[in-house]
Amino acid sequence: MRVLILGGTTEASSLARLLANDARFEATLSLAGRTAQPASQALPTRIGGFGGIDGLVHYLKDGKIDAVVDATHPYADQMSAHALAACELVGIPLASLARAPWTRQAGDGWQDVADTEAAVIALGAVPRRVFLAIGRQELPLFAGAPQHNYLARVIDAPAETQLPPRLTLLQARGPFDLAAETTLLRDHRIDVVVSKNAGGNATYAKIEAARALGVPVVMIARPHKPAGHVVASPKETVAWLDHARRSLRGV
Ligand code: 3Y8
Ligand code: NAP
Repeated sequence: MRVLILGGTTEASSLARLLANDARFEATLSLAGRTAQPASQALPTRIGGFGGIDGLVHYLKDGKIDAVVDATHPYADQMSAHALAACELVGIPLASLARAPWTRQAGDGWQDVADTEAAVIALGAVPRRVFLAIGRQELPLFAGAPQHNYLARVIDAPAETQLPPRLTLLQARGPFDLAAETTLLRDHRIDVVVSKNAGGNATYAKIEAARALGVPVVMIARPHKPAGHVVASPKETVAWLDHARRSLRGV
């Protein structure tokens, strides 16, 4: 049974390891090509966009794909919308690996905002020392609030020119741990963190460190992420795939 995994997350990588030695499935992992040196994966990997919904439909038909697993990040909402549309058009099943959001704990100083534009405004007028832990793609938005001192964590250095004037780039790839995150916030005298509600453990340490240090967090709400059949873990995904395989074979 031929399977396409839309990846780019911890869950996608662990699902890839589960399927790599499973003779029932011939799986391919797909990345968008957002990073210059993506980590090697346990499955054959294709890199780059498909070219919209039509491009994905052609890929699924040409590749005779029998099922798709959307294991993309909670903020990768466009990929999920395209996957749902394309699988319906082609008539193949779609499983969506959903990751539960973080919930506010006692002591969390979160300010919830709708999107990154609202996060810029939420920082306020008075200059602050801001830790931007939201990657590279939306950094240019913070040029609209040049009064702050920014520490931005990215994977690859941004090429964009219109970046905020007082910006220090930290190139690092998750997952991150509590001790290092606490040291980072202290050493840079961070007084506010901007974060996505990614969920999972890979980047939760910054939230725990902020809580321990009494540093507020501007938390960007998740976008609506379309889904097919929702599964909660890589293991559950394999069970779903086996069920799809059986119905494909009429057993
Ligand atoms: C290209 C693949 C694995 C997957 C690892 C997860 C965990 C570590 C934590 C912070 C937050 C952030 C960012 C982050 C994390 C995992 C996971 C995750 C957050 C890689 C990867 C790709 C990407 C794309 C990248 C984005 C950026 C977002 C950095 C590989 C490493 C901020 C999301 O520099 C850039 O352009 C980065 C772009 C999209 C968000 C953005 O808007 O900038 N992820 N991240 C995937 C592709 O091409 O399809 O390079 O190996 C994967 C991982 N990043 O295999 O173990 O599962 O979430 N990724 C966020 O959560 O806020 C860092 O710094 O605290
Ligand atoms: P997005 O906004 O939902 O998608 C934008 C376009 O990128 C899609 O329409 C598609 O291009 C392409 N694309 C996205 N994911 C792809 C994949 N896995 N394989 C092939 N093409 C893909 O996506 P994004 O938020 O930029 O995320 C890009 C990648 O980074 C995804 O793999 C995601 O899991 C990973 N990631 C994102 C975040 C984040 O904060 N957004 C965090 C961690 C990891 P076409 O229209 O040309 O097909």
